[in-house]
Amino acid sequence: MNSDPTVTIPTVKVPALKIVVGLMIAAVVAASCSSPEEVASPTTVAVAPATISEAAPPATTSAPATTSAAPASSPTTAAPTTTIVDDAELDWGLPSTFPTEPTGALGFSRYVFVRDDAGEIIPVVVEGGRGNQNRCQNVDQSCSYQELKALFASGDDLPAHLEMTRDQLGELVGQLDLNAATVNRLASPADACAAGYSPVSAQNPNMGIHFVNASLLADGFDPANPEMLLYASETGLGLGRSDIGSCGEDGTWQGIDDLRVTGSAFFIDLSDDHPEGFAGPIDQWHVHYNSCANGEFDSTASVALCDQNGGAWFDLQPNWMMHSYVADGFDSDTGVFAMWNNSIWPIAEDRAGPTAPSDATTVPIDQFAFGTATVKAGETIWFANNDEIPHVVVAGTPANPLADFVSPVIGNGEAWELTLDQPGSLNYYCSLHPSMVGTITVE
Ligand SMILES: [Cu+2]
Repeated sequence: MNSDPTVTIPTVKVPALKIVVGLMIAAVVAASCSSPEEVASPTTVAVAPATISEAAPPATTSAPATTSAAPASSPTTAAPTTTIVDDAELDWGLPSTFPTEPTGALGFSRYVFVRDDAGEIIPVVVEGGRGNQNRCQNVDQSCSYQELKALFASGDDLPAHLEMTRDQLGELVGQLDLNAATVNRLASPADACAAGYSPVSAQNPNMGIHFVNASLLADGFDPANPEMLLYASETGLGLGRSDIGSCGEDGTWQGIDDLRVTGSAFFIDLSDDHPEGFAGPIDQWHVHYNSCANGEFDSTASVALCDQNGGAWFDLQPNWMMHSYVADGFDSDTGVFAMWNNSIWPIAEDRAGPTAPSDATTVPIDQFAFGTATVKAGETIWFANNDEIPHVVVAGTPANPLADFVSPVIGNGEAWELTLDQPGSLNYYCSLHPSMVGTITVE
């Protein structure tokens, strides 16, 4: 089959891909993620103050060529927008009024809105059907595949947060067993190619590379035949789509050889309510808006970057999607259906939290958002990661990274300290999750 999925499945919108990883800096920080140090070495840099306005659009913004109708660019405005385009389908699931600032976080909230390169606030994800939302992703809720399986086998009473009956749990575990049998059988990318799956994404951190089987996209929900498989390389954080490889004409894998299967993902028809998928309420599906598929680097927020890198832009991926982390060795203690899996690279160990120096200002990182901080020149800034998923703090913006500072991978309970010596306002972001942006003001 042709190795380019945008050619092989022209009549079907290809699966959406998660947020950007695509900076070479990620390869550098990935190398530091195995550092045994409890606290990363402090970094002190003299930073020339940058005064980039968060809302300022880059000068190069222009109307890009796209493969599907993209929202027309319009000048930055603070006024709420009620619709993106005049198309009822594109309003699917969106709130009637948009926020005026970026809001929400992938995997943590029903809606995620980001600021695009043109300065507009655009939706990128709606997660969950209307009504009840049950993410079941707290570590103490025991929602990994292996934990659910063990709970069912134990015969113990079910915790209330599962919101399911014993029969439903039995059905769910049976579905996951079928899913896992397929996933674990297709352990390598060679297996994937032979079974009709081809790569369509860069490697997303704590997730993997999406391989899609175009022949399964219209077949409804079948746990034994997921539409997508996920593979990841231990060294793959900085791997763009073209670095990974592809399935050859003869169905063999021609690419990097250390990919391991980490799970699968599903792609099913949209429905107003919770879709008919896995038994019980914890299968938390999502719908992508404004996403770039099959680009060199995946993006949720830049039509221009998508086009430059050969990707296909979609206003709306009109399907429910969801991961299932069922592969051997990658059990997800933040939930079998979670957006992120902290057992997939970059790995960060859980550790006792270090103590901030008494004179430091702490910038907490919670649910994929940075706290704000105003500090004095020379004062220690203490980035404390409270998420189960690691983050990396980098100076600048995703579109314009600066060399002033780059943290190592900061895992759950870890912290990283930084000192800025010159007054000013400095933007920074997370290179693993570029929708995470922050500003430090140094007085
Ligand atoms: Cu992050």
